[in-house]
Amino acid sequence: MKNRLTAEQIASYRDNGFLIIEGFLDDQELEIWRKTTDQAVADRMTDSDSGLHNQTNKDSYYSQVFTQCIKLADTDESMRTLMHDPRLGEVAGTLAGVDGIRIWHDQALIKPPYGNPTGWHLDNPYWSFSSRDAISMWIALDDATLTNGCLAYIPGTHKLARFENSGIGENFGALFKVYPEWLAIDPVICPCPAGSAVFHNGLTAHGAGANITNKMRRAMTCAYMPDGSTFNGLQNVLPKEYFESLRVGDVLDDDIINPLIWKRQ
Ligand SMILES: O=C(O)CCC(=O)C(=O)O
Ligand SMILES: [Fe+2]
Repeated sequence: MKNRLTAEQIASYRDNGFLIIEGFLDDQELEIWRKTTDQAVADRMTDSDSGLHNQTNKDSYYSQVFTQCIKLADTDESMRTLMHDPRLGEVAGTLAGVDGIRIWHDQALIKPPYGNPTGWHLDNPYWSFSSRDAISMWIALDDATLTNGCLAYIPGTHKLARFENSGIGENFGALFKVYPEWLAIDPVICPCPAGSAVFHNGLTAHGAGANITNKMRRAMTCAYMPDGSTFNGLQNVLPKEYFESLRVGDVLDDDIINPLIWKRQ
C-alpha cells in the first residue's frame, strides 16, 4: 500500500479538495479488495429489506446509478479487516489535518453496464455531523475511465461550500442551481487505473459520468469523520435507538458505530 504521503500531495489535497494516488493498492492487495467487495456485495444482496443497499426497486433511476451497499464492514469480517486498517486512517487524517479518524460508513459503489451518471453533489451535508475536514476515500477496483464513469471534481469548492446540497437525482447538474458561481470553474476529470485511491474533502463538488460500456465499474469507498465531531440532528445512517438518544452538539464517539481507526501519536 502506497500510504506514505509527500508534502506536495498534502498541499495539493488542501488546495484542490481532492487527491489521486495511483497504485495505492499493489496487485495482490487489489485482488483481495476485489474478492472481498464482490463477496460482501453478493451477500448483502440476499438481504431483501436491510435498508443497507439500494436495489429493492431495480427499475428506479437511482438503483441504476450504482449498486450501493453501505456498512459492509459491520457484517463482513474480511471487509472489517480492510476497513479498520490504521494506515487508511492515517492517510485520511494526514490529508485532512486532523488528530483522529473515525469511520462514518463504508460503501461499495458498483456502476452497472450502461449505468446512469452520478449527479454532482457534496458528501458531508448528507451526514450527521458538519465538518469542513470530513474526507472520503474512493478506491477503483476496475480501471475508471472516461467511458465507464470515472470521478470528476470542481477544484477548490471545499473552501466555498455552504453545507447546502442537491441530491443524486435525475438532474445531473442540480448542484449548480445551488452554487451557480461554480459554473465558472473548470471540472477536473479523473480517470485512474484499478488500485488507485482518490481522496476528497466532504465539501468538494463531485460527480461521475454515465457508464457507456458493457462492463461494471466497481469502487470500494469509505467516508471518514474527524474524531471529536458533533451531532447535527440528521439521522443518515445512525441506528434508530442511538439517533434518538442524541442531542445536537453531542460528540459522536461510539466506538462500535463509528470506530476510531487512527489517532495521531
Ligand atoms: O462512485 C461514484 O459514482 C460516486 C462516488 C461518490 O460520490 C463518493 O465516493 O463520494
Ligand atoms: Fe460522493
